[in-house]
Amino acid sequence: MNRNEQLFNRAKNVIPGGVNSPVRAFGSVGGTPRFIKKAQGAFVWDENGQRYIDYVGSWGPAIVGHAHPEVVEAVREAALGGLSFGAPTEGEILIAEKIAEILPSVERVRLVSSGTEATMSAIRLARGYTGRDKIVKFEGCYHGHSDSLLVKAGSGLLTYGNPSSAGVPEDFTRHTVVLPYNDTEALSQCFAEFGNRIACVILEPVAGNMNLVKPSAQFVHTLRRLTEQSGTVLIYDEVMTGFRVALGGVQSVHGIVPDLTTMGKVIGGGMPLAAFGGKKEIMDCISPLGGVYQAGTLSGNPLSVAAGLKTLEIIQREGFYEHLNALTERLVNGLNAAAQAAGATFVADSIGGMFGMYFADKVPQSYADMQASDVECFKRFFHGMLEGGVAFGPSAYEACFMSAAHTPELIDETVATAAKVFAQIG
Ligand code: HOZ
Repeated sequence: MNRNEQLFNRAKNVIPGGVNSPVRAFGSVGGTPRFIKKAQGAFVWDENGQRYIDYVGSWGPAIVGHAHPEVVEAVREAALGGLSFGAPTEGEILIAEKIAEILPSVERVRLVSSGTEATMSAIRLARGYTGRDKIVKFEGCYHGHSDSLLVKAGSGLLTYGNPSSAGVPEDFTRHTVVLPYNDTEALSQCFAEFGNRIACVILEPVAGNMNLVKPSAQFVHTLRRLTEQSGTVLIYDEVMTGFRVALGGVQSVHGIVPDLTTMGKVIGGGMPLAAFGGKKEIMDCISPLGGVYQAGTLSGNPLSVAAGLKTLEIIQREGFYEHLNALTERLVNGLNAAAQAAGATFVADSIGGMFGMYFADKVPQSYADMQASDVECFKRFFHGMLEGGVAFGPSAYEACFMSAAHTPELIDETVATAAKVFAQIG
């Protein structure tokens, strides 16, 4: 038994399923999860000492590469000054100013510790601001694990074939309307029926939790128009896409100004940090200014803020996104060419530093399209790549992530490995 297997068996005796987040258990791809011993730049090493070119990137945060020396130094310095105070710090102002500078839609921002907290709080705020109960989400979009959002969600729930969670009373989701992604007609019908009763619509503006699915321009512009007309708060959930598909997130790509934005992953540079922000008029409804309650002992934690600030500084350097995007495009083009040469039914797509791989003949537009892809083939591909020293997320329903620490040589090595795997799996 190798060390990963030993650790997995030991973990299962004390941690449910041996993991602290379901997808990590390899449940849908089979086999033993790799226990990570260390990570540096574009690589992770498991407990057996095997090195992998990493496209998980901690599920998004590692945009500048793992253990970037400047980020590590910023965290070290912050740690020397104390780990947590439960009182305001200057760092929190600096990062709030930085976020507002990067995202013009954000006039006020509040820091929290996880994406789940950010989306949960944004929904409560939208309800408090509008005085309405109903919320709208889309099939296959995942917005963290708070009760009212665990309906037809993506990510771990989709991976394990049950997109809604046990333990959520029907009463709690009674006000949640779920619509198909990219379906402009269903959206228009929903607003015709419920219009001024909808508190908010929450959207992954590029879905990353049913693999990567892009919205059509018509869909996002119709959504903005309908929400504006009905006084509904439009929440862009950019936890995954923010600072990742472009510096200014998907909203800067589509030219949409959402009312609220939720952020996470990249803004913490690998530390637990997330945020929600937007229009002053709405944000000022939060306690202590308004009646919508939200709080957290570790909110704005000084180490997380230090890691986030340094990461945001690095990604604002000249040429960062040109470099990142070129690497992603090189990989996606290489994978598509290798699959075609092997006659595999496969297509890859990307936006900025985020990409998707589908065992399907065309890029999916919705949850239904994604479910029709060949998950069995993904499993064989995943394990072939892992054996070859390349780590992708252990689920056909997760998007993948590039970092600026990858190089054209590592991309070419990945493509060469994929070419062999495509030939083996047919
Ligand atoms: N399903 C999560 C990403 N979309 C996985 C997070 C984790 O396991 O760390």
